[in-house]
Amino acid sequence: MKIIGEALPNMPWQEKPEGLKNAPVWRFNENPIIERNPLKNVARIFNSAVMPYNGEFIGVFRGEQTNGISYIYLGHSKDAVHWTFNEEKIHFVDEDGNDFMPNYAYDPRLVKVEDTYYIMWCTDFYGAAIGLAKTTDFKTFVRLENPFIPFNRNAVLFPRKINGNYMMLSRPSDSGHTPFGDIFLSESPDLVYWGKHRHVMGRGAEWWESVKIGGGAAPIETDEGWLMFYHGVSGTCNGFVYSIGGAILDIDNPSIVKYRCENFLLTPEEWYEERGFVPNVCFPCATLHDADTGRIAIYYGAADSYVGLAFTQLEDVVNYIKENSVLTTQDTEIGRR
Ligand code: BMA
Repeated sequence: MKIIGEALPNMPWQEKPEGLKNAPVWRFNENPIIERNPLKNVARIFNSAVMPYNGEFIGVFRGEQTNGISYIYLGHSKDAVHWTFNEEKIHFVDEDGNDFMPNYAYDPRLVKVEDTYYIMWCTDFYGAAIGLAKTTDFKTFVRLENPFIPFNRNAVLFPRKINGNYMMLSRPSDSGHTPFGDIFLSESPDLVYWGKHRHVMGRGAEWWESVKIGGGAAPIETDEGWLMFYHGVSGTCNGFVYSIGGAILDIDNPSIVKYRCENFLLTPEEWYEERGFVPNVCFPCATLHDADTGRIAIYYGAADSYVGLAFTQLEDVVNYIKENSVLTTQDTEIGRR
């Protein structure tokens, strides 16, 4: 079994602790990696995405300001654990170079396709919708057209074109806290015009993903298919609980789910996941992975207050997903009606 991609020997890594033999994913023992009040006028950083860059690491971070409005901040790190942030929020311009700041920006994902880095986030386009921008140098960030009409959240691009087109997962929603939601796939030849919309996965029968699901980290290309870490939400008498789930999508036609794990991979258990601005949230937004060893590090927001790091091994997690896979009839269809 292998990851199709580059080696990343300097990614963070910790072996699975003794006593956790059956757990498919385990936490970094120095979590949370980003504490509260990390920046002037920013109360919390969470739900953020990182990437390798020039032998080190770079990331786009959701910073909730002390006035309550979220924006995206750029961060740099030598080890992908200890981060320094630019004090100024990422400055977006339009394609003519004019200022084009969103009213707010949250839950950014960062994906490299060919030689360009793309940021997707939840933006205000007459309500919650998807914002999209590109950069090649992390100095100039050019916003592209918003891909979808409102309301929509949790967009994440695939890291390469498939059958000649860009592919993006998203989760159509409402303007509020959305008590429903499935993952859809859309494609585009140019990142401007989006179509061929397909249903990928619906919420599951299991309690932990029975309310809604949403794309998380950019899918990882493997010889088993696209390995997707997503979030699944359950409703309790005290509010939503966000857990991390795993599925494997068909490599050439990713609207088809090959395997889908009926168990969560990670659910709020630690103090920094159970206690915070919004309790009981594990919200994955990115992975780092090493094709040579199959090591995977998952970056997730914890309790809308912190960033946590968890680890898994390709073979362990894929076998776990396959062994515990329960598909619905919708998962195996092409998703077109
Ligand atoms: C979702 C998003 C996430 C957040 C989660 C839990 O709707 O807004 O940013 O982590 O709720 O509050």
